[in-house]
Parts: sequence; C-alpha cells; structure tokens
Amino acid sequence: MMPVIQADPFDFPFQREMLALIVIDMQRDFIEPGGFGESLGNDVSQLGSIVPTVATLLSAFRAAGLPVIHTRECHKPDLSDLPDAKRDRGAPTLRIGDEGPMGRVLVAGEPGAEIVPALAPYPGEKVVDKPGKGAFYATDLMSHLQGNGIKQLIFAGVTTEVCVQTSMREANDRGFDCLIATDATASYFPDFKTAAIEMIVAQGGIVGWATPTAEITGALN
Ligand code: C5J
Repeated sequence: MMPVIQADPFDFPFQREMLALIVIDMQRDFIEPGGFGESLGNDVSQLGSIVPTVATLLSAFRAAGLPVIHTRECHKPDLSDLPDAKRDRGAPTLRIGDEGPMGRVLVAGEPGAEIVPALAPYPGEKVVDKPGKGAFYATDLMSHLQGNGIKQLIFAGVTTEVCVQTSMREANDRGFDCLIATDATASYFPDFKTAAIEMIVAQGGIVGWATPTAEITGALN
C-alpha cells in the first residue's frame, strides 16, 4: 500500500521516488534583520522564526536521500529580466537593483540575495533563480522536475501568500501534487498566511494539501 502523510483536507499518498522538497526564497534580504524586507517596514522576526523548522525538513529529506530544490527571487545584474511594472510599482525608498543594506536589492550574486546560512544549499542541490513570484515562470524548473521523475512537491519557505502560493498554484496547474508544510512557511502578515493555507486546502484541496512538518518527517522515516 502507498505510504501517506496525514494532512488537510485528507491524507497525502506519496511515492518516494517521485517526491521532492522545494524551499522558496529563504533569502537574507527577506529574512535577516537589516535587510531589504526590514527596510520596507516589515517585522522580519515572523520569517526568521521558521528557519529551524525548514532546517528540520531539509535534514529529513537529505537523510532520506530525497531531492531538495531551493529558489531565490532575484534578477540579473543588468536587470534585463526585471519588467518596468515590477521595478516601478509603488513608492518604496529602495527599488530592486538599488544599493541596499545587503548589496543591490534582489540582484543575483549580491549578499542579500543569498539563502540564509543555516539553510544553505548543499553541493549538487538544485538552485532556481527566478525573476517572478512563481518558481516556474522563466526558469528551468519544469524540465528539471520532468528530467528527475518528480511529480509530488513538498513546499516550504516565504512568503506564504506571495511566492509560495504562486509557485504552488503554478505546480498544481502543471499536474504536480503539492503539500505545504504549515510551520515551515511564513508571511510578514500572519492573517495572510492563515488565509493562504485555507485557500489551498478549500474545495477538496483545490490547490493542494497542508500539514505540519512533523507529519512529513514522521512519514519519511
Ligand atoms: C516572496 C515577496 N518571496 N514577498 N517575495 O514572497 O516579494
């Protein structure tokens, strides 16, 4: 019988050889005090508090020999992949590409665009640099997943209602089973996190499944 992870709205059956963990945008600029996120007035402690839980998930996948994928929201140094509509929206004091507290904001290769040290990718793990909120738009993620026979994705990372939910919706539309680890994701706005998870599991799992990390790691052992 196929193993299952207990989840909302019902059990998540999985096949180990088709399963991967995808950690969305756990980057210094979103998470660390003194970064871009904090400069926008956000309370980054909400995001920082999930780092140990994401580390637990990463350890479980690595110990089980299952694939891990990391994403980073960032742009090329010449900003050729940054639409004007994204750069010019609103009136922030700092825009993408500007010199910020941790180098140029959301530019590949800058310190702020790196994943926080506690969750740093291991050699050989796939890292997807994405110019959009979704991990599939303008990236090679789909071909990587297809090439490795991956059909089921466990999601963690930030922020729940922006890059995590967008990526999960993209994956769902492409035929992947998607499960979000509820305590390994966070938002600057706790109500938005709650609402995003409710939207994912509503209507019989219209976008996917949701469950705490312990249910996932317990099922992998
Ligand atoms: C992510 C954002 N990673 N909130 N980006 O969610 O702008």
